[in-house]
Amino acid sequence: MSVKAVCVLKGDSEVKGVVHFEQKDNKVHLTGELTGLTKGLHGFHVHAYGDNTNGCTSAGPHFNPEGKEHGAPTDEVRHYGDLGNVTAGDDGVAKVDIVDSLVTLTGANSVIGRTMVIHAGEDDLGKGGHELSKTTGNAGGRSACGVIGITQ
Ligand SMILES: [Cu+2]
Ligand SMILES: [Zn+2]
Repeated sequence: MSVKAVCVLKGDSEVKGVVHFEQKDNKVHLTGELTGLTKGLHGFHVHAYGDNTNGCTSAGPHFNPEGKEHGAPTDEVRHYGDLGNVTAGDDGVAKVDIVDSLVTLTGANSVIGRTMVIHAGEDDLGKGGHELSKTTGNAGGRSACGVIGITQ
């Protein structure tokens, strides 16, 4: 049996999209599409709170239950919410196809009820040497976001 979730991302910009989550064993597969982006890489994370009362800002920092530094999804030291970047083409469309083993839909560290955010800029994966590299990857503004919810 698999557990499924969905996230509809919207924001003040024209960026929007839908991301589907499906958990099998210890891995979650994220699939979907984001549109209206500038060409290139865009940071893509799960943020801590499912609170959009003040837009994407109220989603808080990256989901980080172990109090680690920001990193790449392939790093040992990373936030649970660190999913790296998605890449938009000339048409402004980024396909999401990510398998991750820290993002989970079950248990105490479930991402259900938290917020998925797509950023205006590239996540430097903690390696950019900027003062924000170790917390946010210096990925810039929050272009669109949505709360992750249970689906059938
Ligand atoms: Cu983010
Ligand atoms: Zn992070």
